[in-house]
Amino acid sequence: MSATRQKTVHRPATKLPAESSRVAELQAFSAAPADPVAQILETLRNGERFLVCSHSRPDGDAVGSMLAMGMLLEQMGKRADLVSADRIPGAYRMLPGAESIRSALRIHGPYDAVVLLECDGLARTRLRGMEDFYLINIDHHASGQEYAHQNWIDRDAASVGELVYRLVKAAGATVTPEMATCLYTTVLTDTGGFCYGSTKASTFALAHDLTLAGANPIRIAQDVYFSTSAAKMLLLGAALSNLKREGRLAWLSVTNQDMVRSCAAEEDCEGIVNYAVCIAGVEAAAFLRELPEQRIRLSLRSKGRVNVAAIAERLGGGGHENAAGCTLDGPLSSAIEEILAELRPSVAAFAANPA
Ligand SMILES: [Mn+2]
Repeated sequence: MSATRQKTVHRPATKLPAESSRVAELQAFSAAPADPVAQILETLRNGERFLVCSHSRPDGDAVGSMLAMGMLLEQMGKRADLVSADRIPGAYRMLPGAESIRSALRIHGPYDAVVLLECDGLARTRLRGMEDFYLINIDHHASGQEYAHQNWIDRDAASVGELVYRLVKAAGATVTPEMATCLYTTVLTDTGGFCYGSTKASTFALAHDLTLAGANPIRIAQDVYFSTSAAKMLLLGAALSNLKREGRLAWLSVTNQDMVRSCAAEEDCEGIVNYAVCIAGVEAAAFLRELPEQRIRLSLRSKGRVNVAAIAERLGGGGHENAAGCTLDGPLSSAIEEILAELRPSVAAFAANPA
């Protein structure tokens, strides 16, 4: 795929003339696809002020890669505003610099470019007002799209943080202990603690480099995995009491009432689906959470042999082959039937022809 192709999208005349001519030069005189890392660095070097954002309901990769990107820009002498539509989950609020991420629903310039980390489109950020800016898209999702002016999508990367790390190295910047902590968190959380399909030898090499650079694997694991709120445990209890199993499929759900009774926040739903997929003999699992206004938030997981990203994409969402999600229409009972109708044939196909 041509992750490096520049789209001919309107860009404001005030933006980055030097970078523009450089890219035109690359396109005109080079038959080989230009290096996306070099192109993105060129844009960063030529600008002064950047916005860095990621998807709504940010996870460890979103928060860690935003923070590391901000640190890189700072080292380059640039100004970076970090913005998120939703608040940062408690597990990631202790990351260095996390307090600098501003909460907003609309962005205001001027910015020389907006860096979008792991978003397959502008809508994923839930931030308004980005259409007029020069956009840089860095992603590693199976559902990644080339919607921006510069697109770097590497589906083999364990986290977007891994891609930010490559940018940092290519820029000749220093991986500080703070940056290493943020980047290690992206790798740890996006691989599910080095368990998911994206985990390979290079993932451990990256974790090794980041540990040498000052990330503390024990402290980070404590912060991420051993700091569960009491509200989340109560919510998990409610979800597990609704656990259903049908052959290689399992699903669980929480209602709005469960959320209120547990004093749970949105972020407390994170990871509950894993308790269904971890059952022996289960290949794919779903977690459904009732939202206000008859909408249902769906999280899908598989052990890697059922492609849940393809299912989520058919339903208007996206993600990775073994971790994906989308939003469905309610009520809960019909959303459950809708997702079971999608999952049953995929699981049956795997059962008929196990890899
Ligand atoms: Mn990610």
